[in-house]
This record gives sequence, structure tokens and C-alpha cells, in this order.
Amino acid sequence: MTQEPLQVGVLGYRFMGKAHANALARLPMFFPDAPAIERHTLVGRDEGALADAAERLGFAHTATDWEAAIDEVDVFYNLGPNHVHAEPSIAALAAGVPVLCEKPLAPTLSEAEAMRDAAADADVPAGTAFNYRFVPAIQYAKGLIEDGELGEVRQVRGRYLQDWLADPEAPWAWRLDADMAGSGALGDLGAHTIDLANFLVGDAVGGVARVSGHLRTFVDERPVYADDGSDDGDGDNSDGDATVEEYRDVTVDDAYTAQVAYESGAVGNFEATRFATGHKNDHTIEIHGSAGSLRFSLERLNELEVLRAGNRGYETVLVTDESDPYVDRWWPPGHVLGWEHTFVHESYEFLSAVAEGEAFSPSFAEGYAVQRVLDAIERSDERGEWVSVG
Ligand code: SOE
Repeated sequence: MTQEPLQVGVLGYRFMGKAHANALARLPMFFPDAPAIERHTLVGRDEGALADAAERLGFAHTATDWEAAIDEVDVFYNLGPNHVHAEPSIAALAAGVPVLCEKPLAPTLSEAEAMRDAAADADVPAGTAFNYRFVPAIQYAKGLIEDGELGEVRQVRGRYLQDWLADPEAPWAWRLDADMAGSGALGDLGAHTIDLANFLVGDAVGGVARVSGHLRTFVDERPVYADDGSDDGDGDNSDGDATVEEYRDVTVDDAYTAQVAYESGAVGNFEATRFATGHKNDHTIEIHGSAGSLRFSLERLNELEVLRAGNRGYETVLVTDESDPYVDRWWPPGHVLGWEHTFVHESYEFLSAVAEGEAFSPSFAEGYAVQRVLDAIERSDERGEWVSVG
């Protein structure tokens, strides 16, 4: 018996809305075993921008009221700004609607805890959209670690470097406001790296036990540009308007650094910044074990550098063989994948879990585990000392 298509509702139609809508559109062609879906409702505030986006992204309906939308769909993607993650996601789960929510789970630990608890009470999947787990080279790396290729894991080093705020006149955006975002580079970028470390070595090193964190804001106010009507609706008026309407405070970190101590005794160093001139989306993770090491860079996301026991140097593995995770769905060896493919893999796994009534990882509980580390790093910065995550 053919399944009725899953009706998907999506809140948010800008950068993440585009990435996830593209992923949903690609599923039938490249993952024909994925559940059939229809892009049912696109949710947003600005009716004009929303109508244009719905047409461009292939949604049949629009809604400015997320509560009404939740009643009409089988699955809910919450891609809104961080301060809009908790309420709609909790309401959807209470209505028995599975949720995929963008990271970080929430601006605050208490909201993330409420989301985790709502997911625990619901009998449908609730996922945190840590898309970098779905890079084939990252999943290949996880296999190497689980096979013992690195030996005992001792050190993790993760960094996420961007430069979109290096210009002090770069416009204010919701990501720069503590009430809307929670934190800055820490939650926006650090969340990815802390989760990636949990994904790769969490089983080997346990959770993060203690942290020493430092947050820094370099530019403490930014221009809001007058909207000449050409704004693409992302609220930061970043489309070249020269007229400054006002200057708004930056109330989050522009950069963070942290040292972490894992339960096993392994140690980690993490950092992220939006001021690393010359680095656009440079997310790297390195792991050192007693028998070997590995290095991954998002700027070379089809490759993994591996140092195996007994070798003098790293070998560069091109992770594009048909036996590598997801690759056989796309192209022959060496034809490489991109950033957007991680969202297709993520939606394939999430929607398959929904259709099969299975759990999905990363779950809200895993999103909450990251949020506890983010919160501890902020507390450590406030106190100027090491703090326990617990
Ligand atoms: C920040 O600019 C950002 O869009 C993050 O929010 C995403 O999670 C990351 O994947 C790319 O950069």
C-alpha cells in the first residue's frame, strides 16, 4: 500500500529555509527510498516576502501563524531564529508532530531543557539539525575511531572560523542579540564543533566534565540600515543600503575560546569567531589518539587526513567511494559532494525515522547536551574560572 506523502511545514525561509527546502526537493531523485513528502506550508511573518519565498522554494501554502500551520502538517521543521525554537517545537511535539529544529536548540539552557523534556514525552522523533554529522568524511572518521584506528582518544581540537563581522559597519542581525540568539559565535558555531566532537568521540571519552571558557565582543554596536524595499527579508538589511537608520547594541560574543576536560581524562580545545579575516566557513576538527590522529576541514569536506600507527605522516583519504556513506546515492568516485548535500542526508535520515517510527540522532537530548556545555562556557567566562558542566 503506497504511503500518503508526508506534509512538511517549515518555519523560516531565509538561509536555512533555502538549505532545507533544497534538500527536500532533492530527495525523490537521489533517495527514492525516502518517504514521499510534499512541501505543504511555509511559515513566516512578512506576507509579501513569504509568498515570494513559497513560490521559489516550492511550498503549496503559506502561514503567518505557526500554530495554525502545525495543525495542517505531518512534520515540522523549525528553522527560525533561536528565540523562536522552543514554543513552536514544544507545541508541535505536544500535538504529536515530529520536529527537526535548527541548532543551537535554544538561546537558554532552561528552554533547551523544556524542549528535551517535550521530546521525551512525545512518541515522535525530535531532531537537532547538526548537519555536519552527515558529511561522508565525518561518518568515515567515526568508523575509524570505533574500529580503534586511533587507539585511546586523548585530545580533541575544534575551531570554526568565519569573517562576516570583521567589517565594523557590517549590519546588525538577530544573531548579535542575546535575547534572540542566546550567544554569538559560541552558540552559532561552537555548538556545531562541540556536537561533532560528541558524535565522533563521545562514546570513547564520555561527556564534557569541566570547562574553562572566554568570550569576547570586539564591536559592541552595529548599524541597522534603512530598508529601501530591496531587503530580502532577513532582517539585517544587508543588501547594500547605505542609509543608517540607527546603531543597535551587540550583546553576544564575537569570538569564544574554551578548554574542556572530558570524563575519560581526554582534553579538548575549542574556538570560534566571526572575525577571522580570510576564513569564510572554516570548520575543522582534529583528534589525537594513542595510535593515530585525524584531521577534517569543511573547506575540503570530501577528504579526511588520517595518521595511522607506524606511518610517518598523514595520508589524505578522498572519501568519495561508493562504499562511503551516502556517496553511492550521488556520483561516481571522485565527483565530490558539497555543503548542501549534508542537508539532504540529514532530511533523508530524519524523514525515514518519522516514517518508520524510529528515533533520530542527533535528538533533542543530544542538542541539550551541547547546550549544557555552551552554558558552562558562559558561566566560566562570567566567573573567570573552571566550572563543572553538571
Ligand atoms: C552562521 O553564519 C552560519 O549560518 C551558522 O548559523 C550555520 O549553522 C553554519 O552551518 C554556517 O554559518
